[in-house]
Amino acid sequence: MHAFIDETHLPDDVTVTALRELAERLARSAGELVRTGRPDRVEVASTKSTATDVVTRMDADSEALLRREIAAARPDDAVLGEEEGSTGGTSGITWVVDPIDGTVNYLYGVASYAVSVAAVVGPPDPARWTVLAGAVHSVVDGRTWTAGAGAGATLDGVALQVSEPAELAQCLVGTGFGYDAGRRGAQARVLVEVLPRVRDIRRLGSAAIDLCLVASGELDLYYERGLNPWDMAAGALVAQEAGARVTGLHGRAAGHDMTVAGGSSRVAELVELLEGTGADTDD
Ligand code: LIP
Repeated sequence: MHAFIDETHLPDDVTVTALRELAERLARSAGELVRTGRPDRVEVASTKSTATDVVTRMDADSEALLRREIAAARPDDAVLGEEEGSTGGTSGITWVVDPIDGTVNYLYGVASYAVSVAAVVGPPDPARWTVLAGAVHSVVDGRTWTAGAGAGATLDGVALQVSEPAELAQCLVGTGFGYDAGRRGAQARVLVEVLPRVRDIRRLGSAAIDLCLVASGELDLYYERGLNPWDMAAGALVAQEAGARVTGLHGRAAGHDMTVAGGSSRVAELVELLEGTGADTDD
C-alpha cells in the first residue's frame, strides 16, 4: 500500500526523492566502512541490555560516520541512532539509523548484517511517525533496497512488488528473538505454534534485511517482537512500498510489541495465529 505524502508540506521544500537518494548514499557510505574495516577478529567493545546484546567498535564508528554525513548534508535535521540515541534538530525531519543491524552476525562473520537509514517526520516512534524515505544496504553482498513514501521500493534499482502464496502452509516465514532469556522462552513457545502451520522458518539475524526480503519475495512473511525503531524504520517502508502489509497485533501499528509483514491475506492469517498465542506479551 503506497502512502500518500503531501510534499508541499515537507520541511524546507525537501522532496521524498532527495531524501531517498541521501538515505541510499548514507547507507552505502557507512556500509563501505563496515565492509572494509572489519578486522579478522572482531572484539566486543561493550554490552547493553544483556551480556549477549553486544556493541562493537564498528557500531560506534559507523554511527559516527552517519552522523557526520547527515550533519554535513542536512545540519538542521535530528538523528536517532542505536548507539548514541537522540540528538535534536529544528527542521522537523529525524534520521533514524542503525549503524549495523545484525551486530551478532557481524561479530561472528555470519553474512546477514546491514546499515539501515530512514528519514521520518513526526515523533521518532513507529506508531506515530511518517517514514518519508529509507535505505537498507546489505554489507556483505552489497545489495541495497530503497523506498520513498508513495514512490515505490527497489532492490538495486529494480522495482519490487510482493506476491503471496495461496495458503499459510506454503509461506516461508522470517522471525527473530530477543536478547533476554525470559523473552526468548516466550518467543520459543510462540514458535512451537507457528512452525507446524507454515512452510518453514528462517532466523537470519537482521530485522532490516528480513523486512526487505519480504519486499523482494525471498520471505513470504516476517514477524518479530521487540524491534527497536532503528531496526525497522527503513525496512518497514521498503516492505510497504513493495505492496506488503506491515502491522502489529490487535489493530495496533507495527512496533516494539510486534511487527508482522507480508502479503495482506497471509498477514491476516498470521496475525490471527499470533494473537491466539499471545505473541505480543512475554507470558
Ligand atoms: C537485531 C535485529 C534482529 C533481532 C536481534 C537484534 P541489532 O538488531 O535486527 O531482528 O532478532 O535480536 O535485535 O541489535 O543487531 O541492531
